[in-house]
Amino acid sequence: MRAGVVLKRRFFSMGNTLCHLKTPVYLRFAEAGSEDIDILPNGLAFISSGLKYPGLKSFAPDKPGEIFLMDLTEDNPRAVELRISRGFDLASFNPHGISTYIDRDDTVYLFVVNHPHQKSMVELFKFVEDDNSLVHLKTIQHDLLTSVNDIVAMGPDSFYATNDHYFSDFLLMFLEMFLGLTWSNVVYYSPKEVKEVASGFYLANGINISPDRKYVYIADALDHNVHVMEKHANWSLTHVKTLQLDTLVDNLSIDPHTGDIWAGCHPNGMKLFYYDPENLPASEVLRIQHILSEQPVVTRVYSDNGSVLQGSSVASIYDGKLLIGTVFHRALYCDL
Ligand SMILES: [Ca+2]
Ligand SMILES: [Ca+2]
Repeated sequence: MRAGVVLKRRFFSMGNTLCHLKTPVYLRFAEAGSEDIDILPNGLAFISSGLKYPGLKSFAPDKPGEIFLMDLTEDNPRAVELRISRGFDLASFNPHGISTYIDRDDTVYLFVVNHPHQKSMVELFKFVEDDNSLVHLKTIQHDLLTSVNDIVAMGPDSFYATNDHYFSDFLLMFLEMFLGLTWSNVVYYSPKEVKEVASGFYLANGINISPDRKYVYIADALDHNVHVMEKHANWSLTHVKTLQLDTLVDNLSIDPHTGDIWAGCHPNGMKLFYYDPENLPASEVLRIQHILSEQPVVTRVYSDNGSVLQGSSVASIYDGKLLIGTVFHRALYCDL
């Protein structure tokens, strides 16, 4: 019953607006959400928009999902919808977690978790910058990729993925959550080998990797924590430590210069899962510094009770700027 208790623990708590950020700009381009964001070293940000997820609100339930691109080196960056190559089923596109990979020849690959018709698969695209387009290379489906939430690319066609539930059926998924079953896991995928590399999560959500690519970070949203795992040559993961937090942790972004982890969080799970316009889901962004040390430093960089930003799921930084995305609401861009 633990997950139910965990969800209720935060039921009556309300984050106050503690925004110390300069000049916030609310990006209306993605009023269908901006669940995940991945920023390239050159400042190009990919944004996944239009997630339809069982039990979660969508303000645009009939609109197909999209991938937006923002150039954060510009003074007033606009978000541009990336065109997707012909032959890809755009009508059922339902993008969730994303991850980029830059190959040795500088080709940029974009991995996108997709849930067409409530299924789970990973789409692999090649990014063509001159053309603001994505060329669809392949769709990856596997029996172990049952309910994928987020991925982190390890190569041009390999990745780690979190399965946020064991079941993919809507009712069984909710039963699993409310019974507090720890059947959520992490899978390694490559064309040669697919295997479970970590298990026992309540709801494995965001996943990312340290800049030295030695440690994989996994957010367990319902257990309110971030797990640090050591990555081995055969792609297996071993547990190093767990950082306990007091919020439902969604996606994790990494500052490539400092190694800090930026987490988009939901301070109140019940408000997210039972959407009520009179009692909005809040937003919270945490920065975690020195997670491998004895005393990691956790700073609440942004907090809002939902009046400005509802359901923050990701926070990524680039050159002193912060871009916060949400599951189904708008995005926020500001100076730190
Ligand atoms: Ca991601
Ligand atoms: Ca997520």
